[in-house]
Amino acid sequence: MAHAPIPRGQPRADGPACVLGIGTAVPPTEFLQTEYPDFFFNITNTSEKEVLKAKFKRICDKSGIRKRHFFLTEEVLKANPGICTYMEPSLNVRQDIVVVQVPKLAAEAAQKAIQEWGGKKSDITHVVFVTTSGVNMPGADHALTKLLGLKPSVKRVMLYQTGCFGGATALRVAKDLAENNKNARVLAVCSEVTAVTYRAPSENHLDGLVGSALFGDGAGVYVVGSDPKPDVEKPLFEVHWAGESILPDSDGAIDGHMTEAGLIFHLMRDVPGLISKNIENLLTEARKCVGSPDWNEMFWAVHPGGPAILDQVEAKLKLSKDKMQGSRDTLSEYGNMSSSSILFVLDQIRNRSVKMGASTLGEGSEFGFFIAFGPGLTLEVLVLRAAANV
Ligand code: WCA
Repeated sequence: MAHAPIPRGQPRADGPACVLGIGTAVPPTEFLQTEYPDFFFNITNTSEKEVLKAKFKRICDKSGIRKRHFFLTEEVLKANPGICTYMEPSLNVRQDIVVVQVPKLAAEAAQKAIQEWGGKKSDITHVVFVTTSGVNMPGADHALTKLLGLKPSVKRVMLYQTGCFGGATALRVAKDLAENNKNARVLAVCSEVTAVTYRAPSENHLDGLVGSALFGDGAGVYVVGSDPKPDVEKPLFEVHWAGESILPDSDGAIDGHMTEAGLIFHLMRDVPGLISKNIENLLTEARKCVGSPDWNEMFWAVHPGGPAILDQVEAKLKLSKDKMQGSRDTLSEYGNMSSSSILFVLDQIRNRSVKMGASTLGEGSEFGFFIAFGPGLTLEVLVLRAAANV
């Protein structure tokens, strides 16, 4: 039996989702990468492992990182010695830290994003929260809602354990919510605090050394909405396309297992090769929606998973040296903050654009990519259009 159509209760927006405000936050304590090997081996009582320490120092030297920020200061680590072991049961203390600190760091970034957007907290309709730092019930989305004083009817999506590609997932889900619900104003949130993965170095887990050399803490928040109110809201970037793909022959290249000793990551040596070999197909499909500009005509926000990934993608696509500057600056100043990193990269790009007086917030380009990758291997890509730099 055919029914008469019922008018949609919640009309859709007219235009594409836009990023209307950006905020970032990191813990106050910074660790210089040049001093980190001594600190790390001392605090984990492993200074006698000289060969391992020399290898760790080589990785730190090649990391492209100047400094990182951690909640786990010397004081916090000394108070929680289980975190400083390689494999002792320590999940409880790790969880106790992240359940509090992940939403707290997110709230700091969200305040800044909301301030830039200029709207009222009561106009936030949705929250999309991504973290790989612990789990809880109710989730970090609930805690953030309370910390910010958002309305209780705010509609929440909580995504735990995505790994590093989650920053792109947050923006993709926010885009779909904003475009499918007229007047929606969505907080897309990523917050990572490394207390779940932190552990002592071991000869049995050399890929763990890479994680210990690269990872840092940070939170990034975007306010996302369609049909910006003229003269009130200032769109920074429009979101035009979103896609995701599992890369061929990449099973087990990055994975993480939650154990009594916290989250144990595994990372194959060939991750940069797998990403650079397979990235072109998805990007070629993605750029069609904006008339397939040349790679070097676009701006590039790429998750700084490690310098080798940036180098190999740059070489494969013959990108000019300045295209990855936002990613390299983020890596240098904060390390790899998992899902939050890519949100920082776009912030760096627009700040750089303003500083250099470029014609758009995409370093002078109209269109650009927002790319993140992580366990799976999963590759997530969005196509953005930068606002004019006025
Ligand atoms: C390696 C590896 C490798 C190089 N395994 N040895 C893991 C554990 C945790 O506790 C927490 C988190 C994680 C990781 C989570 C992630 O998902 S990270 C996201 C993806 N990132 C990457 O895949 C990193 C990409 N790699 C790089 O950017 C660079 O390879 C690196 C900065 C790590 C090294 O720089 P390089 O490639 O220019 O230099 P080398 O000389 O080739 O490598 C330096 C040393 O690191 C070598 O050892 P050695 O004794 O010859 O100096 C490598 O064997 C070693 N190495 N990758 C185990 N996956």
